[in-house]
Amino acid sequence: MAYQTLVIEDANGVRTITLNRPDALNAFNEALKIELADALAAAARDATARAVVITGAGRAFCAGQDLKDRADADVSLGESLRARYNPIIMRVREMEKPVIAAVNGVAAGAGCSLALACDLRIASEGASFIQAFVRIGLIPDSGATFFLPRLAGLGKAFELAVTGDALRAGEAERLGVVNRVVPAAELMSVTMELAGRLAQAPTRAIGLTKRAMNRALLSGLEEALDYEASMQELAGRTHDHAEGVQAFMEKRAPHFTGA
Ligand code: LHQ
Repeated sequence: MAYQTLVIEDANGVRTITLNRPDALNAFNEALKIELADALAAAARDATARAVVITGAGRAFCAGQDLKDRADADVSLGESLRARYNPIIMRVREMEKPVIAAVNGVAAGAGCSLALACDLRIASEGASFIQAFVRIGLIPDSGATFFLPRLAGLGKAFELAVTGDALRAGEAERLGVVNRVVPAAELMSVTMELAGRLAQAPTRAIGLTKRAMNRALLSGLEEALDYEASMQELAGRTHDHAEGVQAFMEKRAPHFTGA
């Protein structure tokens, strides 16, 4: 498949997938969702790719759902999650090779969820993680209700989910949400060094380690993703969601009424 929204590079057993819509902060339009799901399946299949890196072009990692993508306007949110986002998250988890998120800037909404679903996170100093969903009257989706409490603890996860406040790279490292924070200029070299090392490691053993840890801590993921989709379907029908998106478009603060 030829990609319009991704750049794929292979070097020393490392497959790098770069989300490439920098003008929209790499937000997920329909093409990016389809292409990322495809690229993850291809990376899983290809035995020469023994470690995978996901990063973003430009100043952001990924700003989540593209709120300006009209192709998505008529699709129900539950449907969109089940058809497009949840398979991406499952592919990251089911791939029996390490997946590293090189978080080069803001990771918001489903972009944050994608980073959280990866096996390892290396962040640049200016990176941040934003559970942006609540800012537009939605619930955390694409696995965020599942991964964030496991990574940050329930109290912090709830706080981040209901405030929508940014979690900065330094605090994310302190909480264990990211593995390492590095200066922006070193992000890709540090990531490639780690990914290259993992690509030379016993891939089967690493894959089986991932499978065992998935089972130890992440069983129930599929049900959780499906439940999120159901809750998002409800949230998506609220007046507050419509107001939140409208306010984002108009670059103003939303006025939520609780309805
Ligand atoms: C964007 C976006 C964006 C389009 C920045 N879309 N253009 C949702 C619904 C459906 C189904 C299932 O699931 C989901 C999951 C979700 O992901 S919901 C959450 C969706 N994402 C957001 O609500 C985040 C929206 N973005 C932001 O809050 C900010 O842009 C962040 C905090 C990410 C970055 O802020 P800044 O660094 O101040 O950048 P900016 O806001 O100025 O953005 C730069 C440009 O990128 C701007 O365009 P413009 O033409 O004015 O230069 C933004 O409109 C555009 N952009 N995010 N998600």
